[in-house]
Amino acid sequence: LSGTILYQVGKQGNGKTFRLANPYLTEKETLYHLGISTDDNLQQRFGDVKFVCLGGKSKRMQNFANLLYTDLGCPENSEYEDATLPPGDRTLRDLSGSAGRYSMFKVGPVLSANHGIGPASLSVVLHELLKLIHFARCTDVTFIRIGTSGGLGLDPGTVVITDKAYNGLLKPVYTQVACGKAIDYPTSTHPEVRTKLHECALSVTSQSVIGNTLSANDFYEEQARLDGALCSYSEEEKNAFIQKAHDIHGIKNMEMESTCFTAMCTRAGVKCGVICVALVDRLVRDNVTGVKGTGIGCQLKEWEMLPQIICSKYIKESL
Ligand code: R2B
Ligand code: URA
Repeated sequence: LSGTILYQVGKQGNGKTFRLANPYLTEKETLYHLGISTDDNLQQRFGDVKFVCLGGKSKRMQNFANLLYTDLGCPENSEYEDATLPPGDRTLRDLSGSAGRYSMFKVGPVLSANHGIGPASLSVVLHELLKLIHFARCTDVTFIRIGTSGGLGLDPGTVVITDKAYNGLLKPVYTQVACGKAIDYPTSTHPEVRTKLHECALSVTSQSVIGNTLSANDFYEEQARLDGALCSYSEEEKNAFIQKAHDIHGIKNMEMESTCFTAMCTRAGVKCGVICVALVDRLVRDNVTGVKGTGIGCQLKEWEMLPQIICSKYIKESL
């Protein structure tokens, strides 16, 4: 699977209008999975967007949008279900609900959308979100993934800010197959974004680290779990792999999207950061259970809130 390293890194920022380099893009496009098209006043509705936040679940991203709405003081430039209602009675509209694949909310200068599980689902929505900010002629946009993960040698509830993302072969690249060829793209987060995310994280919890992230194509075998339906390795092989990832490559957590996310953002020329909470210590167990005796569902929900609270703080401080 080792492709040629061959890539172009987009350069944007400093107030310049965001432009995608794809010469085949036309003026009229349908963002099919977002349920939006270039006929929908994109520049007027989305031209002020500065942050695009993504996470796996649609409910979580709706919750994050509501949290932001409060934290940013109910910004008027949000998209509502019914904008004619008094401000206190308004609810945020799911702008992509009609397409049935993803949810997307606009709160002030922030888009909050879900990406589903894994690079296949993420890449589809990321292509369309990048096209959306291109057609809306946005400036200086940062993309942030807020997610969950399995930690390596970390207490559950610890927040991990990604430095570099590694694939399942322990290489810091995302391999994109196109026209029968494999191309490896780099997978770093933006240094300023990760440093500032970490500062915000430390102001919310003492349990936060910056480290590398293993981004696998599945939850079970590629993350070396023994509890999938199928398993092709021994417990010793599993332990050796996880220990090697941790000791040699500085991997602090495992999830499923950060290689694709960082590689696509870097190619397009937008700053990006990844902040994930660890739900389980993979040096101890495979199963995501919460800590016994404290109400599993509640505790997982509490941990899932941490990246949202930290990201909201980051955005508020950046505006
Ligand atoms: C973390 O959690 C999901 C799998 O449960 C996946 O989207 C990820 O990266
Ligand atoms: N998400 C993952 O991909 N892995 C975990 O261990 C937990 C959440």
